[in-house]
Amino acid sequence: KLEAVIFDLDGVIVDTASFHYECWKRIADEQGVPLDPSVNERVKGVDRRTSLDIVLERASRSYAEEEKAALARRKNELYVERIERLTPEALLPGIEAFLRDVKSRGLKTAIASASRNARLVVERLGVGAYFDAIVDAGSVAKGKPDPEIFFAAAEALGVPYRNCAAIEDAEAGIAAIRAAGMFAVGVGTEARMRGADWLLPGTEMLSLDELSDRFAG
Ligand code: B16
Ligand code: MG
Repeated sequence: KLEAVIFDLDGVIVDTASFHYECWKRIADEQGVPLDPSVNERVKGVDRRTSLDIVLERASRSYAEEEKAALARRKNELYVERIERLTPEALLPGIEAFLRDVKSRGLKTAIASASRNARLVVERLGVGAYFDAIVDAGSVAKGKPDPEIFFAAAEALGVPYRNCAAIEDAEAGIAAIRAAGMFAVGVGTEARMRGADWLLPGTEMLSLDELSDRFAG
């Protein structure tokens, strides 16, 4: 029985991917590293340090650990400047109505995000009250596609993993949900969301009735 819905943040609740890209682009430009827009897809759902390694793949020299730490820090400063300005208008279509439905039917909700800025983003969007738990990269050892973050979210809610559905927009995220043995809702194109139990082109298509039917089916 469906008892809880776990949400990814970037790409499901809000589209902060363009902010991440702008900031990585700035870092790459400053370092004289060519950056292909395809990294946009590859850094989705992937934690900050792993994202930096992807950004630096085409660098002509190698970077020491401290240098990498400084670049990751600088990228985050640029990113935080942007998310400080987020408002509830940035919520993706249909999300708030869906959250209201989920809560009014007594289901539990959590966020499972690779972003260490998840709390700040949720606060800026004004949706903190809808969530019973927020689990981010800071509270788990292994990032997506490892299932750990989804297990941690289920545990925080006190709901068995089998009774959870989770929503993701990234390949690494869908893989993590499946590895956790949960029902996977994918938002995006069929090509990218292979493996999703229910595929939706956009968040405006989310419906709790349909999710409940498919979950039971
Ligand atoms: P931060 P999600 C992920 O969020 C983003 O999709 C990914 O591009 C980003 O690198 C990651 O958060 C880390 O974010 O630098 O803020 O810790 O989709 O898992 O909510
Ligand atoms: Mg995402």
